[in-house]
Amino acid sequence: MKYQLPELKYNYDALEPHIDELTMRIHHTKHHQGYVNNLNAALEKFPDNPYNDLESLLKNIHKLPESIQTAVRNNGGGHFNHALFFASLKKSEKPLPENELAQAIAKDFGTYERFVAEFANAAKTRFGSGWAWLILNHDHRLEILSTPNQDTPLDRGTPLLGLDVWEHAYYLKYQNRRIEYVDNFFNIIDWSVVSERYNKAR
Ligand code: MN3
Repeated sequence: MKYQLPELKYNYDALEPHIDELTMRIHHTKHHQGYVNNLNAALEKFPDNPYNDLESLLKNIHKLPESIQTAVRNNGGGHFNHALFFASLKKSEKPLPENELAQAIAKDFGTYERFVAEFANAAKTRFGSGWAWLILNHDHRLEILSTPNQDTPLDRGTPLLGLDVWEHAYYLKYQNRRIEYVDNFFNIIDWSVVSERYNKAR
């Protein structure tokens, strides 16, 4: 079975002005597609692959043939992270978490504003390329962390929300201003999707 690029549920210009059309188009059709292609190429060398979903493949990287572990980490991680990221985006007026997830954010961070500050800080201070994450950790608490490169947070818990801070995610519009890109991210979170992931994980 080959992995495929998931379609977006919105048009490339739907997140304007926070993320511009050209960035979305290149990010999805070139970068994300590239991770998918390279993952499939790596797995061609491992026809006996017993892991038929991406998450179990990524949780068992250490059991794969050594010669493909790095390719699967980078490109399988890239596919997983981008699929989660793109599916979490939607432009709406003042998006805010609701219901059980809003309560969990209040319990684990104090307020929504403190959650935003902590998540933004993780994204702004990740050195080089990587991701900021909100996860439900193994202690059933919400936790914010960041990962380098295309590493996923799957070993730490269930990822609920991720933000790509590779320069390819923002450079055309924001150039070196990662801080501005990160601050604008909170305008385009589809909290209903994040809530669904939370309800499924807990
Ligand atoms: Mn990216």
